[in-house]
Amino acid sequence: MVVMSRAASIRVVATSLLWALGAVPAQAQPLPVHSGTRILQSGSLVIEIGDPESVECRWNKGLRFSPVANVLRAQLRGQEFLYSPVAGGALSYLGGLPMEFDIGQEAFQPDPPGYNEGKSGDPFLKIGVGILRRDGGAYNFSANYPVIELARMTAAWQPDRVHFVQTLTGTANGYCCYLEEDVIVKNDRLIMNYLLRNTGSKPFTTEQYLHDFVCFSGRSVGPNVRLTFPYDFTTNPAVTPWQPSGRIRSIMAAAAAVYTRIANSIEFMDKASSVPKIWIYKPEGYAGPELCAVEHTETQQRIVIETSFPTVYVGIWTTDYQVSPEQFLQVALAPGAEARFSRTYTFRTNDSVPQDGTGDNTVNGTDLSLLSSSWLRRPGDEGWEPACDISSVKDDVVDLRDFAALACQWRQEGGLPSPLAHWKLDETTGTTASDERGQHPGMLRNFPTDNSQWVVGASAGGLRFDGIDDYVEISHLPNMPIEHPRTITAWIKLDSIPAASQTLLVWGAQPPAEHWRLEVDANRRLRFFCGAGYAVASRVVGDTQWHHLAVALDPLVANHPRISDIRLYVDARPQAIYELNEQDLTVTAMEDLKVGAAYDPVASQAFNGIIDDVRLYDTPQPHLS
Ligand SMILES: [Ca+2]
Ligand SMILES: [Ca+2]
Ligand SMILES: [Ca+2]
Repeated sequence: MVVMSRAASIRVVATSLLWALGAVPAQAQPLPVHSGTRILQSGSLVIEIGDPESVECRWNKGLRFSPVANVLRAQLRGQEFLYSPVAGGALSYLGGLPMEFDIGQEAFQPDPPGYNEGKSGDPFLKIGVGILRRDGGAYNFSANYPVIELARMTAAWQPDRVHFVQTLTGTANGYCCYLEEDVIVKNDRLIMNYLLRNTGSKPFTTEQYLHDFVCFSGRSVGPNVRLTFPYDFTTNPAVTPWQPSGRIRSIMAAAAAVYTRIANSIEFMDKASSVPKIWIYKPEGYAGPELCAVEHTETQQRIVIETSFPTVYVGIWTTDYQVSPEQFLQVALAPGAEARFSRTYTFRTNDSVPQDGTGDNTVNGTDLSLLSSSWLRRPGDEGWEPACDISSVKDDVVDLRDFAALACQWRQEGGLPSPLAHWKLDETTGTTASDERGQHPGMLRNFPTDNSQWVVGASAGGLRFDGIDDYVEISHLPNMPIEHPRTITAWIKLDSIPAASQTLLVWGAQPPAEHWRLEVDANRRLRFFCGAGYAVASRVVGDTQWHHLAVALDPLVANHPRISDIRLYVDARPQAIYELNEQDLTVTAMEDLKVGAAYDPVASQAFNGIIDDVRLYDTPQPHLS
């Protein structure tokens, strides 16, 4: 009995076939490029960037977005992460990761330096573009202002990086600047390092953002797209939302039909057409990482966007073809002063292993030998291999930190990870549930002595729990650090429609904040508990049919796992969250797993039904079979 999505089964079969044939999964194909672009590549990541020195680079003529570091496409293991149509003009459509300074759209946003000091016909500084001539109205970012001087650009290209320099000869009534940017690719990361200098005689405050046109494998923005921040954000009711199309009159009415907010996440519920922009603010005094994640739970692609500098706010604008979290950075510079900051994009697909530098989708000796041949190399050195510079330190050298990062994921495979432990429950007799991997047998407690508990399961045999005191005890599991990604999966079939919640398993020690509890709750839904926090999946599983369940921990911030980092799957389908109470995950020791047992029978009763094929993985990708 297998209830598995057709797509999942095809993927498993296709990958198994490749393995059987001794082939490796396909490398990312070269991008079909736009005109006037170049390619940066590292490992399985391919980035396409506009070349400002090409006459075909359409962005040269744009007066809003900068031609500096104009990333058009990002592809990891052949999967696309950005919206980027091939045809069109610089101001008539948008795509990729264009950069703009000083949108000046809201009362709280700066206009371009010099604009408001001047009168019609005077110059102003559009950073990243050049010196333009203002008209008699208020600044409008989409207006085509006459050019006084377009900034001069140079670009120095290497296979894994490009260095842009942008300079001006004149000034706009004393306002002037110098801009540098390095774009670097490393394995699964795209890094943008900026230097902005005030070369004029007047101070200015400027605001930079990237219009991140995120789109996963061409899928529309709708259900299964989730946008997550590492903090519980607020929106500012004093701010009038921008209405880009003029078609939507009420942000509340329009937004409610399209997305819902859960703690620190926005979940898109319906296909988005053109949602008004919303502004997201951090809690007062927030000092944690400056990042956000966009993911598609169906394609299992994820992009994490991090800034080195605190954001002042994040604007979110969505259409049915893209979702753009725009992280705004404000820089105030006195004459002669300069600021350095960076943005990092980390890409992930469901079968990517970041430490796999060779692109064969497994971390093994070939990665180690690539790393050793690149040992202590730096960019520009012979043998420099950016795909080996994998540690989180942006140090541009292959050294012990990278070796340690590789060792941590040794033998890790993308796509079809092996479970750490696998209880098939096919025994038919006895009081031991053997672990297919051999390390962690389970002991049957309080079961009948006549072997009547060994019944037909979802896959061969299964184990019948009486709902009174039966449980399987597994001790001495490897105690992964709490932030380590992990997944547990099982098949279940309840004996009857439950009137109260029933515990599927508890993992960890008995105090409530010291274990995970997975249950079928009183509303017959799959519920994950840890302490006071919980997450509930949408689909009902509390019937008397077989269901495949998976719960995965996939932390957004490595050392700070939270309830919102829990992913729930039912019958091989990622689940929209039905209910969530955000908390930090504080469990420190997870060496004991009890299947079917209730630690607190008042809160959740013992399991009454059949459980089969329990698996434990140390990756966040569930094996959905
Ligand atoms: Ca490899
Ligand atoms: Ca390094
Ligand atoms: Ca079985």
